[in-house]
This record gives sequence, C-alpha cells and structure tokens, in this order.
Amino acid sequence: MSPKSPASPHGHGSTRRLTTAQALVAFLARQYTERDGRRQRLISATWGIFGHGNVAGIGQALVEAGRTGNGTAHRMPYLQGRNEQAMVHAAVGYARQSGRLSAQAVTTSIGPGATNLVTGAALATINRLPVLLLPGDTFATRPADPVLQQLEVPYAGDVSVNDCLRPVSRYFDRITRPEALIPAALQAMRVLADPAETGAVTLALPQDVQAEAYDWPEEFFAERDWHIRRPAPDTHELDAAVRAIRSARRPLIVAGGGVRHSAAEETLAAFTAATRIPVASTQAGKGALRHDHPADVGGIGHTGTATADDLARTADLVIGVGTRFSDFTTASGTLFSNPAVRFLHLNITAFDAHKLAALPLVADARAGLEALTAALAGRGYRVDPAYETEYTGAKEVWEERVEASFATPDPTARPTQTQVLGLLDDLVTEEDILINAAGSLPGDLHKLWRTRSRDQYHVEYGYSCMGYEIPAAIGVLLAAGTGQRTRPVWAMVGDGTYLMNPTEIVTAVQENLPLKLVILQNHGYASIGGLSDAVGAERFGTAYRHRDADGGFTGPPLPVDLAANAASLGLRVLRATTVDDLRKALSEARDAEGPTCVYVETETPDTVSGPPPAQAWWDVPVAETASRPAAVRAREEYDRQVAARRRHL
Ligand SMILES: Cc1ncc(C[n+]2csc(CCOP(=O)(O)OP(=O)(O)O)c2C)c(N)n1
Ligand SMILES: [Mg+2]
Repeated sequence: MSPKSPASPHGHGSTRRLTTAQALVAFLARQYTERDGRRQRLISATWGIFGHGNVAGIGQALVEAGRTGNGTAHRMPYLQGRNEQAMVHAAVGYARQSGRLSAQAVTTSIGPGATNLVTGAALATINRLPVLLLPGDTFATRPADPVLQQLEVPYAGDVSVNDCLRPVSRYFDRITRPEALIPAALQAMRVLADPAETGAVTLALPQDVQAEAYDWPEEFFAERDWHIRRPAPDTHELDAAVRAIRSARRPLIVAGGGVRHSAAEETLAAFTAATRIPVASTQAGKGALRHDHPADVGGIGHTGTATADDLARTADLVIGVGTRFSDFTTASGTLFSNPAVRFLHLNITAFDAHKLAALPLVADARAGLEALTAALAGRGYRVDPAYETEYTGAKEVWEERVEASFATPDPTARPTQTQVLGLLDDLVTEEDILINAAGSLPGDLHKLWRTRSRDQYHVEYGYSCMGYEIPAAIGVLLAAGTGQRTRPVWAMVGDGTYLMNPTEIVTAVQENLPLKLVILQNHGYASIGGLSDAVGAERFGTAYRHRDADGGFTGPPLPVDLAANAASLGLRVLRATTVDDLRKALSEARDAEGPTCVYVETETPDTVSGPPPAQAWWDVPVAETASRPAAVRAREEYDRQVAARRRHL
C-alpha cells in the first residue's frame, strides 16, 4: 500500500496503487454506520473459504488488511468457515444481533463455493438482514474458456453461475473492470445501510480483475459514515392512522421484526401504556414486549396463542408494526375474520405497508409509534376497560396451558420436547439467547416461550432454514460478547437439522466460542411427519428408520450417535436420559466456558405433556384426487378450511 501521485484518471489529487481486491478490502474497513449517536463498523469482519477464484485476489488482500493493515482501526479480521452457506448464516446471525447496524462480508471461490451462497442469500434477503457476498467469478478477460468450474452457456457469453444470486440479492454487480468497483462499492454500502432495502448484496469478482492493479483516488479510502435513517410518517398518512385508531373498538397490534430492527420496544411499550391496545407478535417480533408485560398476548397465527388468535378473529382494526404479514401470521388468510376488520400498517417499506389493503403508514417503527403516541395523547384514546379485562383474563388461561406443557411430574422419565423448554425456562435469565429456525421447535417456542428480553428470542422463520442455528449462534456470540463475558447463547436443533449442517461446530471450537448446542433426538422429522399425517401423506419419508420389507421406513431407528458425532468435532458433550439428568446437564452447559453440547432423546408427547394444538389454520394444499383414504379424508377437511379464506381488499 504505497501512496503515490501519478497523473490520475480521476483528474486531480493523489492516488494509491492497489489491486482491485486490496482496494475493496481497504474500502470496506473504512465504512461506518451511525444511528442514535452510536457509530460502528459497517463491515466488521470477513468470512472466507478460499479456492482458485479468490485465494490470490481477496485472499492476498485479507492477509495485508488483517496483519499489516495501517493501524488497528482499519484492520479487516478474517473468520474461517467450513461451508459457504453456513458462513452466510453466521453473518446473518451477527447482523440480526447487531440490530442491522453492523454486518459481515463473505468471500468464496468460483463455482460451487459461490453457488453454495444462494440459500444463505435468500435467507438474508427474506429476513431483511444485511450481508455482503463476495463470490469469485470467471475471468473477465476470457483467456482460456472454459476455466475450471466455469458454466458454459452456449447462448449467452456473459452468464456465470453467480447469476443465480441475482434474484436473492437486493443489489448485484459484477466488477469486470477495476474502476467499476468505485460506484459498485458505494451502491453496495447504500443498500446494506438502507433499513427499507437491506438484504444480501453481491459483488461478483472475476478472478483476473481481483488481482489487477489500478491507481485508486485517495478519496475512495476516506472514512465514510452511513447514517441509518429513521423516516418520520407523512402527515396525511398519520392523520388517517389516528382517525382509524380513534374509531376502533377492538384494535390489535401485530408486532413484527421491524420493531426489533428499529429498537422500538420501549416506544411500543409507551404506546400500549397510553392506549392499552394488546400486542401480538410474529416469530421475528416476539420479544417486542416482555412476556409478562400486561399488553403482551403472545405469538399470533398458525403457531400463535389462543389469546392472540381469538383477538385476531374479532379485531376491527389490526395494526401491523414492521411485519411482512406472512401466511403463518394471517393463518393463510383465514385469521382476521371480523367482517368489519380493517388494517393499518406502520412499516418502513411501502411494499409491506400496503399489504392486506392496509392504510399505509410508511415510516420507521420507532418514529411512527412516537408520532402516533403524540398524536393520540391530546385526544385521550384508550380501549374500553372491558376489552382489557377480556385479554388479561385470556392470557392467564393460556399461562396455565404453558405451565402444563412445561411441567415435569416424573423426574426419572424421558423428557418431551416441551419439557426440555420448561427446564430451560427454569434456568435462563434475560441474558440468554435462544436460536432456532426449523422443525417442531419454532411452533412450540412461538406458543410457549416466555421471552424475557428484547433479543432473547432468535427464531429465523422467514426462510425457516434447517442448519441456520449453529452458524447463527457463532454470529450472535461474535456480536453479543463483551470482553471476557459473553451472554449464554443456545442453538436448539432437532436431529434432522443437526444432520443438515453441523460443520460450523468446528469453527466454534476453533474460536473457543462458548456455544451451547442442544440436540433433540427424535429419529426424524416430527414436524413434517405430523404435517404429512394431517395432509394425507401418511408420514411418508419423514422418519429416520431402517427400511421395512415393504420398502418403507418403518423399521428400527438407525444406529447413528449424534452425541458421538458432536464430540468428534470437538464439543464437550453431556448426554441426558431423564428429566433430572437434563436439568443438571443444561445447568452445567450454561456455566461452561467452552463450546458444549447437551444431547437428549425426547419422548413422543401425549396431549398433556405436549404443546397445545394449532389455534389457527395453515394452507398446505392436499391432493384433490387420490386412491388412498387418508388423502381423501384430508382433502375434505382442506376444502372446509379453505372456504373460510378471505381476501382483504
Ligand atoms: C434446508 C431445509 N430443508 C427442508 C426443510 C423442510 N423441513 C422443515 S422442518 C423439517 C424437519 C426437521 O427435522 P428435525 O430438525 O429433526 O426437527 P423435528 O421436526 O423432529 O422437530 C424439514 C425437512 C427446511 N425447513 N429447511
Ligand atoms: Mg427430529
């Protein structure tokens, strides 16, 4: 990195001769975000797996920036992953825990390394979480097509496998000349730091361009602050929103992930304190209020509580705050069944704010709630005390259901999954963070978990991607740790999920991060097995068992030992058989300073020891014609349910 001043193609000023990769890394190390007076690095570290597509370009640049970068402030730390998809999950976990104020980059080789990013990119974009993807790409100069791992498209010479990343990226560019990096890098930062636009951002880097030198204008390497804006509502939209709230008799708030991204929890609490409007939450919004806040009525929708879902059925005004109104939230269009129901939606993206033909209130969640609170204050709006008594009472009834699911009457028995949650509930404080994404756990957690702090509940349910949990826990640990003291971070996985992606255990061991992994063994897919049963598919292909004589999988469980597997990757493993063992193991894991795993075989729950049944429907289309009776019966039920669907116009 030697400054020099040749005749610059940029007119005047000094330039620095660097490779494209060196320039990109130096640029990334000098970007900051700022919101509410807090300033932090926009890209705090770079994950990478090297191959011929990035080893000599970005790889060499990371050596310079990690070791000999000028001063510690502009170092670019490198994190070594094992699987490209998992590296994106880790970065996403980091970004979510950082409140989207800080993100990480992920560099990969060409070909399989790059296409392994696609699932992670989709997850990031769907959940509106920032991550910068830097896949290598085939030569821009095309000296010897096809090079190793090059996709040849006979009808289009400019297509590479990286084009798979376009639909899952919020910004995509291919840097085919060094100087094209300047506008592309600035656009990439704009999107990452834009609360309405953010998601996966991809800069595809042809391997020859990565290594090519160029005289960069010195200004490109100046520190740059990206203000994370909090747009205030439009006065016309605000007036309409206030009128709608003032005329509502049974309003219900649906709090989504936007409440958390905006750090609007306290503002939401102040709004409900003034209005006493109850707050239901989506998977991403759970934790917007603490579970014991009087206005919190728990999860909403297919995996919701009876309290929230009954309120949703009778609500005359549903006030969305930072939600995507997914099918799980709306019970596939069947939940909001009051004929007079209207929607008001406070969302930073106009795209979401207009869903369900809502009155849009396009604004940052915190700014919007502050404006609503102020506008309503002078007019003394508050819900009828009878409505408040109704939902407070319903909440108490649901609490009894939670108690029943968590209770462990026999300490020598094998625990059910909900009893595992009950034991954790006994153990954790507001410090602990629980991570999960798929299987039967998201439903159980959404219905039952008593969230004690704003960021305790980390369930990725935009993409519900099996295998998110372990790498995400690493990202969360990197974001949540302060000095020697890290918060207890639990990755909760089913056996199917564990098998999907255990590889980043090695990364946690390498970094000595005190990951607490809980493996719940039930020999297959309890979730999809149950769903399969309900839709007439007879649990086909959902159990991990030996083949039977008929060719199905109803034989004995497979002799796999996931505890031994986790131990082989470097975890300390505590095996628990009974409720009592498990209580001790969880407590020991919580105190552990290194990465630890608790392994438990769970009992199939009965109606008492299991989770409450679904309180609302979810649309999974059933075979319209079939010869087997299970599917015929399931279709009859399906037709009955689908008849209740409404289009909100
Ligand atoms: C990557 C990925 N593939 C497939 C699915 C569909 N799916 C959802 S849950 C599930 C089974 C999860 O099994 P396990 O982790 O053992 O949890 P359990 O259902 O037993 O609670 C599957 C296959 C998914 N969500 N993610
Ligand atoms: Mg399972």
